[in-house]
Amino acid sequence: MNRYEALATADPEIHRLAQRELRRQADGLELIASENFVSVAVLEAVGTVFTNKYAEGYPGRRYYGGCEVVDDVERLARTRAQELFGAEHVNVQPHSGTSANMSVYFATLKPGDKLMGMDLSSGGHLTHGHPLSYSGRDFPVVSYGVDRETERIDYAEVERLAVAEKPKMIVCGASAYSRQIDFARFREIADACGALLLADIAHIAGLVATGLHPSPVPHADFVTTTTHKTLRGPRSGLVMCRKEHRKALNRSVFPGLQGGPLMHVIAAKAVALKEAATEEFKAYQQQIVKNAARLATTLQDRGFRIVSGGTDNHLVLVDVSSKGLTGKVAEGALEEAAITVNKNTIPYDPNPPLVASGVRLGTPALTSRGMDEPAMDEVANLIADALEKPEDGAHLAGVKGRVKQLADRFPLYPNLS
Ligand code: DSN
Repeated sequence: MNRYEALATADPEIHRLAQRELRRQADGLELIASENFVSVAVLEAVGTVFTNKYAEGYPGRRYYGGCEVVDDVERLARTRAQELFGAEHVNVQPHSGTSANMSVYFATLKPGDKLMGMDLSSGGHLTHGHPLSYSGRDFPVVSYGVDRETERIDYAEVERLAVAEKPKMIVCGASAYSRQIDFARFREIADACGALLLADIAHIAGLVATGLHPSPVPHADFVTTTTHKTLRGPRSGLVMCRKEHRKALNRSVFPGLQGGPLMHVIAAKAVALKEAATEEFKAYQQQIVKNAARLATTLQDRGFRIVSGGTDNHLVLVDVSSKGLTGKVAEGALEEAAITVNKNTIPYDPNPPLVASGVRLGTPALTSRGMDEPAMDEVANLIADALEKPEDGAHLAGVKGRVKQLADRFPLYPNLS
């Protein structure tokens, strides 16, 4: 594979930054639950000549000539997603998870229609009705959270709220919720109040694709996802829906919200969707889940409280207040040791989001490097060691050295470096 020779000549500054970023990714431990390392094939697809092509419209009905090749690309991506998830219809054009969600709302809701979603501080997402997002600005919102004791969704409480508030749409799915989501139960709740159901599976799409998490497709009117988290594709999104919503959804994406689709990214999505249909990918997803469970257990052994007591998926929410820390301090200390995480609120957090009482960890990226459960023990111990003296630069430098040794045993993109 080339090493960006043309880029090095044309723009040494950007080339240097790309090299620096590659080193950062390779030398550290990437534990941000929403990030991953794509395959080299996906990386190559994003760099293809499809970036040169305008293709407003849909295959066979474009507003530009010369679309016969990209039509085939988009059809392939669509068919692969349909087959992988068993969906009746798929739109692969949304640029991101946020625009995927927006396209569903704009296809189905009018300003003033009520939206119900999980609140951000309980593990929901900005686009599920947060007041600072378009979703909370254009629609009145009713939020549900998690039970204070179990730190899990209380479905009876969600149903009570839904029946009382009668939202037009219920959103299920989360960004920082480590337990299985009962999509069938959400369908019952939506039916009990006459709401449409949107399942946002951005975080767990890879698990759903491989049967490691129950699928929402049989239950939800719409399913949205990003493609770059557990699904391990390029940074982007897609929407699935029942066939009766096909027209409204397609119109909402284009011309409603977007212009030309990013055909190079759609090509890379097609590659990722093909990879996701393999047995190798299923084994990879199984390892992601095993790794998260092991990370949680070893951190518990080191005295950390894990929100909800463990994990069913790829992420672990750690209550660092159990060690007298804030999420902000923990994130900063770990970053100094080249362990990348994000601070995260925990349910009923007394701290504001920019301080937070937790950190969110995820195993997709480290599992892509080939790490297994024994490696997770090392990762957990490195985290725990770093957080023993979060203000001590020399101590953190020592941990960083051990992080590099571990990272070197699981090389990332060796042909690029
Ligand atoms: N930023 C994503 C995450 O970290 O979960 C959600 O948009």
